[in-house]
Amino acid sequence: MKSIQDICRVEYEGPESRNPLAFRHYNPSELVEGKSMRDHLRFSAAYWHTMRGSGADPFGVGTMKRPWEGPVDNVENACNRVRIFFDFCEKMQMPFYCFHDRDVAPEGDSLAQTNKNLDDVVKVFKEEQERTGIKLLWGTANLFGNPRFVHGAATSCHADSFAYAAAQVKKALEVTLELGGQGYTFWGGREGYMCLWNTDMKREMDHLAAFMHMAVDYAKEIGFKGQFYFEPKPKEPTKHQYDFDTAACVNFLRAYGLQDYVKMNIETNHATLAGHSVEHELEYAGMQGFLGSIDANSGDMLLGWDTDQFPTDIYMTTKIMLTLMKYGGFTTGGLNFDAKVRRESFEPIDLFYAHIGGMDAFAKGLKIAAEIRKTGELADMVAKRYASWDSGIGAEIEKGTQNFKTLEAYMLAKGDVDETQSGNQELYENVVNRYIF
Ligand code: XLS
Ligand code: NI
Ligand code: NI
Repeated sequence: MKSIQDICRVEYEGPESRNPLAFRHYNPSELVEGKSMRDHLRFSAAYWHTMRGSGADPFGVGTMKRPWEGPVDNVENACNRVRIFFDFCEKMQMPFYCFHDRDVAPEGDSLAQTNKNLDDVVKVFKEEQERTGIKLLWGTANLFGNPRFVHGAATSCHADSFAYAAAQVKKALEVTLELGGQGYTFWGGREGYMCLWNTDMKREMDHLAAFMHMAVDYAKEIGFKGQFYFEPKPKEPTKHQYDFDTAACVNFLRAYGLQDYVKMNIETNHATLAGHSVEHELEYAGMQGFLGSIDANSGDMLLGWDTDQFPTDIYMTTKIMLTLMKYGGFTTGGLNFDAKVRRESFEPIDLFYAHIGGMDAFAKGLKIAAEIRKTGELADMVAKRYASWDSGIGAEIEKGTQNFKTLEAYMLAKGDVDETQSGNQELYENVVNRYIF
């Protein structure tokens, strides 16, 4: 069995390559619309899945073979794991990574000891960042794993859990700043509820907002200029998560005065759990000015939970790239592979296959999206569909110069609406297919 150290750097070999350890589409320096693929896609590896995913499920223990792991989880081992991770990222030509505080360093007997462990490991992250040029896309805190967060963190019924979470995020922000992180993500691990009988929802949501304001204030105090993100997920672990989908999150941010500080981090599998497609979520965030970053993965339509699979569906990556480019592309965000190999794919080499597949699917999606944008064919068809708004009564409504009385007068004079036209959905689908194959 090959370990990460035994595998060579993955290079671009072009679409004809049959080498399973080469890119066929991801050519980092190739320009698309005048910008390199590297800068369009801003790929990131997730430390938690890549290095800490054990393959355990509710019916069985971990299956992953990770030759670099020792029998005990101590700081020395944690530091060694960081070096292996950077070796992997370098070989994958991965420009960014993301982590949770507790993935990277073990907890100690006290908060002080835990913070010290984290500091020790962060030193190695810093060294490795400097050695390789790989950057931190965003940091986050694990506010869900430890039993002290059994009722949630910022939304817990227990004030001490809130206080501990605050201390933890304070430290995570300091560490993210230390590593030059470009963002910080809030994902509500247990910010929701299971049973409304025992829950004061209003109080919990007020607390969540207070918590985020404290984070924003502390970021200002220490000079952390990275972008905050809110990552929606409708369920799992709790039945009703407060960050259900983008619309719910945007409403929350506006209701509590956080709209100037927090954007969305949208994950495909979370979108589908909410009954949306990822492009719906991206479009909604984009049009509201909240599009920040993407957790790139995919779900399984036949399974009802967050399977966090690697994205390989070319339709999906094309749609994601089209929407992203429509809203100007990433600034601080990126495509973070919040994705894990199946528990049956337990060899280190599977981590390579998985990331290669995801990176190539997005690279190809980017190229197709650029072709669609170049001809403008699809955009023209949509523009024609809305042509009645460009002049006459439509333009006047959009300008705000009409009201119910004037519109009634208009219709009384006209008698009825002009004939409407077909939506031609199948034609649109065929046009898209023409770019895909
Ligand atoms: C879990 C989330 C998590 C966040 C970071 O479902 O996707 O991994 O991205 O806490
Ligand atoms: Ni995620
Ligand atoms: Ni997820």
